Amino acid sequence: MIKPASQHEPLVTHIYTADPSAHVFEGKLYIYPSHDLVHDMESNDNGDQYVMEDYHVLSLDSFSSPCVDHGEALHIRDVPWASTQMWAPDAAYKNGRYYLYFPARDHNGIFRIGVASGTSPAGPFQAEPAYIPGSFSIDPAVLVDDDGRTYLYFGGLWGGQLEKWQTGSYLADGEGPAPDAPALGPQFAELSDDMLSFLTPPKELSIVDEEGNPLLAGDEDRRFFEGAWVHRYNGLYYLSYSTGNKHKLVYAVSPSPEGPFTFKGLILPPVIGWTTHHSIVQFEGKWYLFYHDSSLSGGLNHQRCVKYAELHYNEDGTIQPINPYPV
Ligand code: FUB
Repeated sequence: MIKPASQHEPLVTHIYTADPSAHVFEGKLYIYPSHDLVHDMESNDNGDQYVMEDYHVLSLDSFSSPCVDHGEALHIRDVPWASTQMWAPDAAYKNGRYYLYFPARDHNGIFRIGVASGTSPAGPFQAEPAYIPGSFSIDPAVLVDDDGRTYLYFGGLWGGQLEKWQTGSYLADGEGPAPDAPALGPQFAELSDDMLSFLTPPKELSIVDEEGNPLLAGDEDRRFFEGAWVHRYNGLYYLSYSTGNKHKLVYAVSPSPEGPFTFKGLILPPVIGWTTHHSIVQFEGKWYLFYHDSSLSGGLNHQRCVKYAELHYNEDGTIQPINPYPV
């Protein structure tokens, strides 16, 4: 048990946490973060400093109750196909089971997405012996839609290897599009009813401007980098994501979970640390952004802490940007 955290404060301080995926299960808020390890490796653009090896699940009964760390829910030693770097996870519930989706490098150093499952939202989770066939890159996010269809969104540039899959196969020297070419979007696939495989082959989501033109790869203030999250609000689908090297959380909307998504604007300006990664969830009638920064470690990129803030919509459905450091 850890004391209640206020908005913009670290949710827990006894471990470093990042990439929070928040869901309401069984009337509580469950948070599925990455678990950052303490070490003194230098940061690089490939993200080699993110050498995480397990997941802890956190939960809140309410925002005035202490955050509970349910302990280790899955360790890489129990994932036969994975070799290193358990990055940002997400979780979903279907047909009486809870599913944890997570990326890691396979034994060839290629990022894949795996699934583990269990009977409690707090874990522990038992990993499938192999990664999801046809999966690649990082940052899985699941949407269980109202019609029962389930979508897995995923992908990330640079260390997340998304550029290397443009031909449909892994090319070790694959590079991103030219600055004046359409940017790479996140990938998505519908999941099978048992939640363990792709029902449809992965496809790219299109993100366009208000005129319907694709965002370009050189538009680094708006184009997709990593950390896709999709939620529903007032009948629309909201895709939010990190712009990466411009360190912003932004969003786009669509009437369909398969896009195209029209770019709308900023949710969160840059935070302390290189990465920014989030989720958006409704709990007890209000909306919340879960995010991270590196304030708890004094700015170390790979030692981050999960925080939350209330999120407000305008009457036209746009999101009011959040100041992560209000005075
Ligand atoms: O935590 C490792 C990686 O950093 C995540 O997968 C990215 O989204 C970024 O937050």
